[in-house]
Amino acid sequence: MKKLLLTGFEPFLSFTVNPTMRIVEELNGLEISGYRVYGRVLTVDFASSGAELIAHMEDINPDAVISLGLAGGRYKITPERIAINVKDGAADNQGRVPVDESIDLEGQPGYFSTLPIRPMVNKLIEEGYPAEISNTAGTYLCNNVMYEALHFAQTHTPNMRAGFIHIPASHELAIQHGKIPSWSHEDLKRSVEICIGVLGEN
Ligand code: PCA
Repeated sequence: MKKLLLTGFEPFLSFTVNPTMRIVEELNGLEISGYRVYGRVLTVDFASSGAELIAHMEDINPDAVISLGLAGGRYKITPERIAINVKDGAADNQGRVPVDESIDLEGQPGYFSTLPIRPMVNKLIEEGYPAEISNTAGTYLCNNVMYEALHFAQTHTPNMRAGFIHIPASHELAIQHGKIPSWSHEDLKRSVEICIGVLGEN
């Protein structure tokens, strides 16, 4: 059976709950659409999250990698189109604030997702879940992890598909945060399962 590395993140900044964490924990070990899911949670740390992800890729040797991140404030499920070679933005969980840094000094400027992002969006909408392709994953940890996965795939395992999906807050997080739109945990998880299903068919 094919293997899917599905990553989420720990809480960060003002987001005391990260819905991606519970989703990857609950989907870990399941078989979805011909893929065995290997769920792993990454730290929100510019110095280590990329290395953690690559260690999981080397350890599991997956056929595909889907990384999930919270986009607090977004209303839709948003598969990301591109990762850029930039680290910049808010403090990570170690208090580090990179300014205009490269992720990889020798790496190319950007990598397009190799996931079937258009079919994912189409299928989500067909199933009744608001979704659209996002053209920026930002320059924080989510972009960082997406870039690292695609860079590793391109340089080491060209057949490995990889990419990133940002999801909205869960109701649990929205109640604690107070100022962001939210979806139920069940709908968020079902949306991720739908995306994995589309991967299995494309
Ligand atoms: N979202 C952040 C990092 C961790 C997460 O879940 C981001 O969008 O970069």
